[in-house]
Amino acid sequence: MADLVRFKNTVDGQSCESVSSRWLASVNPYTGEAWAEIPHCDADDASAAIESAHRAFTKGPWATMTATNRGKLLRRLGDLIARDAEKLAAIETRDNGKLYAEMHGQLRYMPEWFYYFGGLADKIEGGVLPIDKPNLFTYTKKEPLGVVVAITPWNSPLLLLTWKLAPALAAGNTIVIKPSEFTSCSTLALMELVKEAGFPDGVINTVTGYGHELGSTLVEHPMVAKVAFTGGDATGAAVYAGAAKHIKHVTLELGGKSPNIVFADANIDDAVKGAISGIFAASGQTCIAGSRLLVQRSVYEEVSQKVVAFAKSARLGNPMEETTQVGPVTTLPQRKKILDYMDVARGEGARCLLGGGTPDDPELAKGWFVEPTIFGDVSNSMRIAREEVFGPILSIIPFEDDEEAVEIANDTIYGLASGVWTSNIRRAFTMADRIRAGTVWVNTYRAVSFMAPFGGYKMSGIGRESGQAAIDEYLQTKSVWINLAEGVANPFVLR
Ligand code: TXE
Repeated sequence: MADLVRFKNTVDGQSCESVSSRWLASVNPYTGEAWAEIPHCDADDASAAIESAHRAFTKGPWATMTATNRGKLLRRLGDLIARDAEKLAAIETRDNGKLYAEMHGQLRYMPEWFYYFGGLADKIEGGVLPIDKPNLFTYTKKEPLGVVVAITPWNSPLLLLTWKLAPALAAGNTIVIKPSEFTSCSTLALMELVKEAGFPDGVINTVTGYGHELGSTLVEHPMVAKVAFTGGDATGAAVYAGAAKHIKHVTLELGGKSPNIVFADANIDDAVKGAISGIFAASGQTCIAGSRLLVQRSVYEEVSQKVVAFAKSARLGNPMEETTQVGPVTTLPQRKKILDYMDVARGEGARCLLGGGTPDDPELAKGWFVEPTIFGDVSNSMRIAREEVFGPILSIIPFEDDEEAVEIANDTIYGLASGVWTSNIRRAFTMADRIRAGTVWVNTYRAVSFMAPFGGYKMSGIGRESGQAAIDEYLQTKSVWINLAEGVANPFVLR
């Protein structure tokens, strides 16, 4: 273990190990070998980090800093991330096995969130109210919540953190971050940039360790005002319940079972590429995966054949290499879950059109690879169409007409994203109205921006990230009443 890279946490501005001095290994999914270590934190570390964030919120330079200066710090952090994008992307790929091209693209884009929310920091305005009572001057203020706990998953560690960090800081909160135990290294590396940018001690803290022992302690700590979480729906429900004990604010982003709908009038070749990017990019490990491909019956065979042919040509390999198109999956439990779902699908009668297991290429033997897999003749009642797999498995489901497409698309407990492929403008708008999901893409897929609110309907979550709406998730409104008259009216009745 001597040559493993050690990443440390930051609490109160100091780089630190865990109180217990224990470490957890971080494993490279391409080699199957540990390459780094992170502190194994528990409740003692959680308390220290939260107390540090609480101190920074109530006392010291952050508590009195102008919003304009907060914004400048955010923008400086954005510049430093832009400078170190390659280094951070390489750490992410080593930790989660996703393509370097994908992680580098995310890292290069990430500064925009810090610039956007840095710009918003000093545009948080209250209002003077035209109040219906005489002699009262009444206004509203928007104030930060306090200590925010950000719990992030392994699929896009820094991007999904940024979606929380940038608006939370712009609003004036302080933060404790718990990254996934599988992919903590890039978050800990980011903390060097936080220091360099000049954030006061205690404003941003990290603790690393297991969700069930550390994450739940953070969520239930009474000094925490808000929990911002991205992860699975079962964990999200536990986080929601834990946060309820002290009536905390929550944002939950919980994945989905997104329909990607191809109408016969679509440009079929574009739709095929959209289907591929919806499910095989990032080996299907994205919350917005278009895992249900709904295809109008008259083009069902053509689309199925083209999607299979395209997916068949995908190059599996070392995620650091430019020519690789599909990398390994991030964790061993996730690989097992994906392979189990393949058995479930076969057991339910879905027809396997491609893949269906692990690749037999000896070059890939050490990595946690799964073949790009496609099932045809899937019915929307099958588990493969109802449950989030979070892997490279596509289910193709036929439909007859618009009515049936809407019915199948909405027949899910989730509602995060959706795609519609059509050349009919009326159909595009109508489908966008009728699909119950937080995002609808028409003739494109997997587009996100710092400017566009993102989040789920139904069990895909609560709250929105990105866009102006996101900053409100980290603010609360205060009404202030100033009596301009002398004396106090009848104290026994409502004023
Ligand atoms: O996620 P978890 P897992 C889905 C996907 C995947 C499944 C399970 O379907 O197969 O979830 O993945 C922390 N209190 N998504 O188990 O458990 C944990 O340490 C507080 C969708 O890896 O949700 C990590 O930091 N925190 C998704 C974070 O929660 C807890 C991304 C996410 O882990 C906790 C990832 C607890 N009790 C998985 N238990 C998306 N929406 O993009 C765990 N954690």
